[in-house]
Amino acid sequence: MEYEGLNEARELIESSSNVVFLTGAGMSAESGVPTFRGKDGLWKKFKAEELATPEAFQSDPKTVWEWYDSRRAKLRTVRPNAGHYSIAKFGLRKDVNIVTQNVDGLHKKAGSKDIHELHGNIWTVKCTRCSKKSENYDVPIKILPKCECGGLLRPGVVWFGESLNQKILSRSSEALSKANLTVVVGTSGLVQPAASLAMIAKSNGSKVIEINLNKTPNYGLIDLFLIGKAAEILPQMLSE
Ligand code: BJW
Ligand code: ZN
Repeated sequence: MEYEGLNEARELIESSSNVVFLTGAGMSAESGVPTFRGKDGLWKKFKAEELATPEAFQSDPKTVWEWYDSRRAKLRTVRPNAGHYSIAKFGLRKDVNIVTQNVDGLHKKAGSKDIHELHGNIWTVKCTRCSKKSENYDVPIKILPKCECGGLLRPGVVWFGESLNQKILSRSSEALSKANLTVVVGTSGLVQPAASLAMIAKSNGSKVIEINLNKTPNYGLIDLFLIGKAAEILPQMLSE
């Protein structure tokens, strides 16, 4: 299928040396990872405030861990899609940074470098007592998992009401300040502070392309909107 705006997008891409991809759940949709807010999204079945908050974990860590365990089990079976792979390949010929809200680790699995995971990674755990972070790939995970210090481990992700890792946020801002082109892919643009990054890129002089199935709150600021699936548009847009 020939997407409207594709030629213009390809021209912008080829004339840019430094490109940032800002990705959200729609990036992984074609891998079979559910999004949060779509019609089959995770928040249709589960209440965010009952699962993705520190208060929820404090009051019912078992339920929260069971939810993360089921998502980890699903993620264990999925692969990066053609969109992830095309960004990884593109990174071999341009200066590319990926600022992602996704916790699924699929950009890394596809071979990309310079990935900034704003909301953490579902394959990491953090101790609620000594704050030690580590990787953990157990599926199923032993509920409730404990740190060697005896403290309860929690998923290494960022919940509502929690601050993002400042180092990751400042590396993301630095990458955006250098970008000639920012490509926003598959995010509803509703969750802060990630949602403001496209605006920051724009005010730093970057051109902004957005790929999504629907218009988002970014629509007013972007230079070019491509409507469709990330896994189909990105390979066409980024091929040499
Ligand atoms: C496709 C497609 C295909 C589908 N191809 N496209 C200012 C105002 C109001 C509130 C706040 C504010 N500042 C901060 C807040 C509070 C809050 C917030 O933003 N709330 C809003 C919802 C109102 N933010 C926070 O709490 C953040 N922390 C923070 O700001 O700290 C400072 C602070 C502390 C205390 C008080 C105030 C400030 C932390 C946010 C953490 C978000 N965590 C989650 C869970 C992560 C762990 C996990 O996975 O379990 O992150 S929530 C969830 O949403 C997840 C996602 O990363 C995030 C964003 O979702 P995303 O990626 O956009 O997915 P969807 O589903 O929403 O959209 C998918 C899109 O793809 C859609 O547009 C589709 O059309 C499209 N799509 N298929 C292309 N094939
Ligand atoms: Zn510990």
